[in-house]
Amino acid sequence: MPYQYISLERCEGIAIIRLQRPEALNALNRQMIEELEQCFMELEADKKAGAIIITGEKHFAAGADINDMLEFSPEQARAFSFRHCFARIEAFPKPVLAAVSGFALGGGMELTLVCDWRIADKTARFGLPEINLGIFPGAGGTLRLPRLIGTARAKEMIFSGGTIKAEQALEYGLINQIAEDALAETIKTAQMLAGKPPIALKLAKQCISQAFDIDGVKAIEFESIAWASCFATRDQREGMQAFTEKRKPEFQGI
Ligand code: DAK
Repeated sequence: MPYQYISLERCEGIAIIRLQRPEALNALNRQMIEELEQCFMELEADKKAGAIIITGEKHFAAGADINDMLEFSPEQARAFSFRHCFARIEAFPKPVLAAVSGFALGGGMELTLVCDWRIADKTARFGLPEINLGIFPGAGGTLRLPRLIGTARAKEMIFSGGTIKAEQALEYGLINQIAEDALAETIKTAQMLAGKPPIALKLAKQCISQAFDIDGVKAIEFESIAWASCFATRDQREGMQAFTEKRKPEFQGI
């Protein structure tokens, strides 16, 4: 389906979503968020896309659209929710990667946090400047950032509203890698992931997500059930058979 503020391109086993509102540095307005959610719904039915990339052109996204929020009442603020869209991306059954150039600020940085993998180039700037607007990160940032980089660093970023460069983001563990060309490197990584057994990948992703939300005993139990269910797949046979035959496995997602 046609989108106004994003584009969707499918290429060689992966899909690339581009945020496209360059006149506002890809600031996320309500329609963009709705389009993003719709796009992930569309991709859920796409058997050919083994991994998804979210990226922007020159910039990733400079946050939620401040003009939209200026006159919000608390009720309107609550209704302007990123929650459903971000939850859908976070629970998406295939790997989701962010390729970051330029600004990834506020809700834009929070969008990278729901991705499984973040690759940036040297132009990337990460930050949560909401505090300077009299608010604070409300699209999962207060939960996901401390989980990723620890409470000390997360408080530093959230309380100060400061911006960090790619090198510091890498040192914090906020991103996986710095590349000369973030999108090219992310495409390579996404294609590598698209070649892995999809059911085992999906289950591993679910286990990792659950691990933080349920108690340890239940998390281990969930892992053991999910792990055992891999043995109901042909890909498990193929992976192990290929090892014993000293050849490359060919996974089919069944
Ligand atoms: N919103 C709206 N417009 C924005 C924008 C934003 N976040 N960021 C940039 N723009 C627009 C600018 O207004 C400007 O538009 P024109 O004046 O040309 O019409 C254009 O993009 C180019 O920006 P600048 O001229 O400012 O460019 P510079 O290179 O000089 O500066 C900058 C770049 C990124 C440093 C600066 O634009 C900036 O500080 N932008 C604001 C960054 C920011 O504060 N981001 C956080 C936004 S608050 C929610 C949960 C979470 C959220 C919302 C709701 N719920 C649970 C409901 C998230 C909140 C946020 O993200």
